[in-house]
Amino acid sequence: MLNIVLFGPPGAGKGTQSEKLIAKYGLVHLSTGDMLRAEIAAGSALGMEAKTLMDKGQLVPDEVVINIIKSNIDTKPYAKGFIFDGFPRTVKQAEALDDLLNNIQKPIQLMISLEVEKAELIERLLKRGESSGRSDDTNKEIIENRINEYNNKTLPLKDFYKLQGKLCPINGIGSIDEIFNSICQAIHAKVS
Ligand code: B4P
Repeated sequence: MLNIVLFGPPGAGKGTQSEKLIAKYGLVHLSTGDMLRAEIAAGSALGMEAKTLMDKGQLVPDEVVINIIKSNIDTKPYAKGFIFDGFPRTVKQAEALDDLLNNIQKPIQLMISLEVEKAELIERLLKRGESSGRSDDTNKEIIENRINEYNNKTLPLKDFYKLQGKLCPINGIGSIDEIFNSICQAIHAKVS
């Protein structure tokens, strides 16, 4: 079992690197951003509540994402491992995830933290917004809100995982393949 938290600010490359990690290690991808966008597309009450917050660049309530993650873990007892992409984003979410995984004796082994500076993040997200249709990617002010939410609420998680000896910082600037190779080296160093 290989359980990884893929961490980083909005636009750091979490979704991009997740795809490559899934292909290489056969892990189950759990992206709370994707799950929330699926709820929005389905027009559910949960999705409508999430959309109001996401469109402003704010985090959705902890209880909402914790419940989504819990139901996904519960329905995949035979998974070879999970990539948590964009989750946890607050200390409360990280504590809830530890509880869920400790209950099944499959704790997080490492937290890959993609390090990318703010100007590069804004450029990447505005570029993606030109084609993705994501309403949170088209406006610089909203992108800055997302980065502020990250700095205020999510960044403290680096210390949370560092204290557990699980933090692996990775330079998130460079080609997608170069970054992927660095991630794979960090995984092998940690789990072999
Ligand atoms: P997410 O869907 O998680 O979105 P993200 O952080 O913006 O995307 P990501 O980091 O995966 O993007 P990627 O780098 O792949 O969250 C959206 C919203 O949902 C949040 O703002 C929040 O409201 C809500 N939400 C989600 N999870 C939550 C939670 N747990 N708690 C509360 N709220 C939650 O891609 C960015 C772009 O960069 C792409 O175009 C990509 O092609 C490009 N790129 C990637 N790597 C590159 C590289 N090496 N060089 C150049 N470009 C690169």
